[in-house]
Amino acid sequence: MSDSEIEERINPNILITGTPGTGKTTLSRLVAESTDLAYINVGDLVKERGLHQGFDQEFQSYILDDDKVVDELEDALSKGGNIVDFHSCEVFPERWFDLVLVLRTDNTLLYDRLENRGYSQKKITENIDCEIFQVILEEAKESYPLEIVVELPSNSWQDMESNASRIREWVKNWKERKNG
Ligand code: DAT
Repeated sequence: MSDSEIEERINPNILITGTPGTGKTTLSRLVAESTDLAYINVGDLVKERGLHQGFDQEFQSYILDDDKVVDELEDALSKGGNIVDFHSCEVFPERWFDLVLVLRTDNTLLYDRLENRGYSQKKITENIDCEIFQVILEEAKESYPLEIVVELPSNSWQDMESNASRIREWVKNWKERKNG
């Protein structure tokens, strides 16, 4: 895609990423309800449309087919106006996103959320380690320009509300800047 096509986007694309359980789905839905952005849950699409190379029993997760994922989302993302929810971010092309948000949660809170979800001990430990070592944040910083990567705390419902209103404000400003 050429630069001129990117400039034609009249609505922004936002990626909401982070370790499972940090609140991506809840926040994305909240924002989608109060803006005209469309909500895309990549994890659900991977399952429903078979955008994977099978299920990894050891890690209890699908092995992503990167090319299929990108092909599936290309049209919608090229047009703009999407809020994309996924627990990883390196698979997506840099040009797709105007803002990349990485949700962060304290370990003890995250532990309880994952336990409530019925995750195995192994899967809980794996995800807590991912959060401790800031795996997704580092991935985001390596995959996108630093000025569009923003870390947001997601420990309380108050955080959720303030994150949602920050994003709404950002979308409003982006559109005013872009479209006058
Ligand atoms: P994710 O999509 O990142 O896996 P989720 O939105 O499904 O996370 O949230 C997981 C659970 O944690 C869900 O029961 C809601 C709760 N939760 C998420 N963010 C929260 C927050 N900031 N404060 C309190 N609870 C939160």
